[in-house]
Amino acid sequence: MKLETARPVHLKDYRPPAYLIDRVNLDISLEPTRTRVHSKLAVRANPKAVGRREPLRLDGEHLELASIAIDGRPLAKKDYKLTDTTLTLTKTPSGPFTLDITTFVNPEANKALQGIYRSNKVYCSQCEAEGFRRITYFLDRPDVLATYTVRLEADIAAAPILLANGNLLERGTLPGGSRHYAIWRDPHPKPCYLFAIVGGNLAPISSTFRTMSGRNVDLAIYVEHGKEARAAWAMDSLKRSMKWDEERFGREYDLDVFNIVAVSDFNMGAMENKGLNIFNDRLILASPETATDAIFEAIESVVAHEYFHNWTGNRITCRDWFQLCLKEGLTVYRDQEFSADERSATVQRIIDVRGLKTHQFAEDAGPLAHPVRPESYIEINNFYTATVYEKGAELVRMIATILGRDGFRQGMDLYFERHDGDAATVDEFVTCFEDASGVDLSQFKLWYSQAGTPELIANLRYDKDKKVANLEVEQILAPTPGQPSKKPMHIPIRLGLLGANGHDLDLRLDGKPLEDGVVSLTKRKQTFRFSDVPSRPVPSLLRGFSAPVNVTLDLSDEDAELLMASDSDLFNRWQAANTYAARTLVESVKALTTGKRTNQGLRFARALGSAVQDDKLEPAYRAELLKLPTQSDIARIIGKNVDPALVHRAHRQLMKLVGKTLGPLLEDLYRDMADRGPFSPDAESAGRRALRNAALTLLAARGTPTDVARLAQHYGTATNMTDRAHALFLLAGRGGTEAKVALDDFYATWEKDNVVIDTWFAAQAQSPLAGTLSRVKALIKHPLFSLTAPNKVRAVVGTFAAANPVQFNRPDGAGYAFLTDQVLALDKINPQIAARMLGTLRSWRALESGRRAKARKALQRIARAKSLSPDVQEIVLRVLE
Ligand code: 0A1
Ligand code: ZN
Repeated sequence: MKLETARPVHLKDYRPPAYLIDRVNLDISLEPTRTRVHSKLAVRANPKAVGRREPLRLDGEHLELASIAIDGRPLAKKDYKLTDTTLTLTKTPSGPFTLDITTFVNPEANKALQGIYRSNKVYCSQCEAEGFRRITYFLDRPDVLATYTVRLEADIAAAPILLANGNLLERGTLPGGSRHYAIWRDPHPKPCYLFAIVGGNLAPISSTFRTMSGRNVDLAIYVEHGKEARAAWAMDSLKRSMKWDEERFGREYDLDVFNIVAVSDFNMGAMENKGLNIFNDRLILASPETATDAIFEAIESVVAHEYFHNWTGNRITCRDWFQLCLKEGLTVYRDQEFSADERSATVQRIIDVRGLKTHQFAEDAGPLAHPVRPESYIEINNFYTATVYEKGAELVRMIATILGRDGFRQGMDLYFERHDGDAATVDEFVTCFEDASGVDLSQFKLWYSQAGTPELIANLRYDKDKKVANLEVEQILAPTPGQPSKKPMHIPIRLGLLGANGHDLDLRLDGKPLEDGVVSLTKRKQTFRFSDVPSRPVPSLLRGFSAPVNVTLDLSDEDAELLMASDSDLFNRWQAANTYAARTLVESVKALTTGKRTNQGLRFARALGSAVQDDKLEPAYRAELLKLPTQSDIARIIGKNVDPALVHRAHRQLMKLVGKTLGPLLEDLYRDMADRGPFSPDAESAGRRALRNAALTLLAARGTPTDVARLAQHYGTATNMTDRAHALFLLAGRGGTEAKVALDDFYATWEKDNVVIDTWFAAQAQSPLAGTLSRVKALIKHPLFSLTAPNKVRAVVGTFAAANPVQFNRPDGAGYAFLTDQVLALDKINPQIAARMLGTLRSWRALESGRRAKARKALQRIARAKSLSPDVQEIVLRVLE
């Protein structure tokens, strides 16, 4: 193992900066391999850190320092100290001073995609979390807020478009006529992670938005030439987001322009730079022919997410990176609420909870578990996780559940009023809700510091003489890395009690009406006493998924079926179906292990049939009912000694059984849900397609010649990408001539389209067929594949490792060895992406012993490798620990 491991940063060591930078003037002359950055900083000692006379130590990496001056006087070599990561000024004036620094950077060579880089010849930047230090020497921390004026200069031919944060002040052509410049000024003080520039030959689509106070904002989305029409949905989503934030939270936009730029090479989904959001192009470009409904939905929600950051993240930013959930959890909560309002709230909640369980619950159950507000990190980029984002959003949602809608809004209003312009903390955020409502949230705050998914064990005892139902709930908080024991948490449980006919009974808790149906579990074990209960009720717990916990409640098949058929809370109706399916699958994995047979599947299939038949339910919701838990969900529930091949077999068997049992119903749905008119991406039309495709999936699992023919025909006659991609994935998963025909056709149609072709890569990488690993090895040699393009890596390596449990977890360990090779190669190019890919191995300890040993070997090979990035080093150490 490597000896010089990078040193962790600790929350408890936070100190305010010794210096502040109030104003930044940047003059950036863009050149492919030698971009010059001249920076002029207005610096002063921080009055909040008086008595700490420290030298000024600036962050900087991968920079060539050309000159440095204080108040116009050039510094000699002896006046500063330079290391690979810092520039320290030994003597600084006691009063405010101006610091001039000139550096050179190489955008073309920058494949880590942090700082200034080039994607498809477009100059762009990414500074969160610590990329600004790759542009110039600076106090690269979020609690240093400055106003920025930026002058950009570039060749007109290479970069006719020049953008930066804020409003455009001036532009012009330089003498000689081949270069031009633009000056942008952002009046809002911001941390440097929100800085951005773009220079390139791009095409805009434009629009305007009139804000609630009557100001006009110019909106533009810049994309590759010829793709303008595909940005229309993103523009529409942006305008709806702006309006929604005014109506729901009273938040108005605060600049004259709002620009979005789509680039092909991007480490994440998108970035909320002030007034200049930069997006991964797969989350901007969409047309019916090129994008699935899921992508339309994702575009809507990510455009909203980045826009909402303008208030939650930018106007109020984070004091330090331990507070990351302050902006991310809150902004995810806001984008989820937006999607819920734009679409079906129940379906949205199902989709969000499904994602939470698949990604966050799995993370929380393994070696990478960490609190929503972590206490230490080696590489902050490793903490842009499902826990910080998705669980972070659940914590905000729980505050809303505890305070109610109005109380929550008052707390948010106070937060905006009190902290506008601040670099704030999670504690300050929670205090706003306490102050606005008078509710004590001190125990609730444990959610931010204690990792792991609480387990609730619930039991209902009914006393028919007293007509009392006692609901006993115990919370179990399993140890997580670094946290062997935990304090009981404050868990809001929304619940209902169903009478024998399936109707909700009136709730009287300790004799008093319980109007909102929410009880607070605060002790390790607690009994809730409901009176005047006429007959033995069936409890419907955790309605709307009121807390991110697992619930164990012993329900008979009859009780589960009652909930599935008639729970008034539609989320819980779905949850009952999903739990029933999971239980059935876990049982059949057991049966496959022991060789015993089980009949549970048939009973489940019939119950599912009657739930789905209800055509008063919207199609999108019925589609969710028809989706079985995924193989990784089942693996997570089983928890130890998992054999992914058996899980896969059990899953396939149940799909087939449901397909056979519900055949006629599914055929009807397939016929009735066909598109009626021209394509529309709206929620209702998407819901019909989803239900039709869910039916198709189950029918295909049945696997008769008619079913295969239907599938091939579905591909061949598809008029939109939702249907086409759905069929392509199913066909690629089956193999045979039909698969080859479809894959070849797809390739021929889309080989020139950098975004769409990723579907072709992914469809092959997810196939559970035996030849997939060799196929994947061939794909990474394909001319359209590149290790420097994160979207390609995610489509092939990411899909194979994260969405193909049976082939990735081959018993011979070849899947792990392949991943290891890719991680080591990627680490030299883009450590962030390498670390993400490595994270797919996090659940290795839950595997059966043979695979576990192979996975350990693969991890040890990475741990032994020379000169690993801190990113990969941190993940491999934690995963192996
Ligand atoms: N703040 C962005 C996520 C993001 C984080 C890091 C990035 O660069 C490595 C890019 C984007 C968001 O929440 O959308
Ligand atoms: Zn975000």
